[in-house]
Amino acid sequence: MNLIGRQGSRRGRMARTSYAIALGSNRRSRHGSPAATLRAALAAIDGVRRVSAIRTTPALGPAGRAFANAVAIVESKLAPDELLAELKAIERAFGRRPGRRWGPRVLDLDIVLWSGGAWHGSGPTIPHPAFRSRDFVLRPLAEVAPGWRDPASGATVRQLLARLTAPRPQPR
Ligand code: A4P
Ligand code: MG
Repeated sequence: MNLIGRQGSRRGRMARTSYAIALGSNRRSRHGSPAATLRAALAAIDGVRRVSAIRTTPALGPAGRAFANAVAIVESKLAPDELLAELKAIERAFGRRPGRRWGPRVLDLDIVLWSGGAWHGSGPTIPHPAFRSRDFVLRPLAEVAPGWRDPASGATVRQLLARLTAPRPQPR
């Protein structure tokens, strides 16, 4: 995970870098249940090296039905904007249609972290802006990459999860 990506290089010509990808589903697809859909999506993504357990989590926000969530570590020569285009193509192939933001979805593939550090501008924002506050991302991420440091805060994934789940003092 120490490979530094070079921006602006031609497609697939970057040094190999690592990505943490968060997967979510709360609708059945032609592959079956949300969990079966995630298993099929993991088989469709190139370069998967590690996969967390798939968990059922209560929906955050107005998305309704419970989600299946997981995180995968992927190695790729693609730049972040190229990888996002591939992930969006997989979402479409799995039957995802543009709809209400946060609506029920067959498959959501978000790039959470990149070994090249931060990425802004064309394509994704990395680190994913919301990952530090999401139990359904940090818990599986801590299973597969506990020591990975958030380039913005310098905290490891393990530390971010501990902060999120620390008991808060009760008001007296
Ligand atoms: N985009 C920018 N940065 C990224 C990135 N790092 N990774 C852009 C992926 N995409 C990124 O995403 C909207 C736009 O964000 C894209 O055009 C992309 O270019 P989207 O996936 O098309 O739409 P979305 O999924 O509705 O938005 P978003 O922000 O991905 O939704 P969230 O924040 O993922 O929330 N509850 C549980 N328990 N589990 C869940 O997985 N997921 C959501 C969706 C709500 N509640 C949930 C869960
Ligand atoms: Mg998304």
